[in-house]
Amino acid sequence: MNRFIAFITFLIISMPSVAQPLHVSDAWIKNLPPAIPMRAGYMQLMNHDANAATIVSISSDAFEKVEIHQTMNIDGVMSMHPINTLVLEANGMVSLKPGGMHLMLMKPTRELKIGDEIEIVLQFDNDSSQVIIMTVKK
Ligand SMILES: [Cu+2]
Repeated sequence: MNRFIAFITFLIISMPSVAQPLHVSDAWIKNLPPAIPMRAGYMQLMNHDANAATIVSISSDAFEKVEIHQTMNIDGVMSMHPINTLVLEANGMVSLKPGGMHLMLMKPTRELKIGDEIEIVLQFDNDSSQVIIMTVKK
């Protein structure tokens, strides 16, 4: 019996990582009046894998376009710049937070309200993808 359990444990450990490589927490989108054409989104991303994970694009049915933005302070002037890839090192963590890196979710395809749960697709450089849920909050 112990040998059987050891075998099952071996199977579980040696399985290739499935298409949910990142642990995502506190993923939310700031609610804004419908007339405003973009929303900022925030979350914590953790990569528990022993390999780096590289996000190359992000999309959602609820928005026409999603970008990753970095906020920069150049001589006291704040500006935002799109970044093309987001690399999570092995066992690394990235925080998307107000005043820092964030998702820029552009042109909602429908009216969003507080409490809505929005599906967002993270596309990785190895052709895998991961669906995450972001909640619209005040
Ligand atoms: Cu932005």
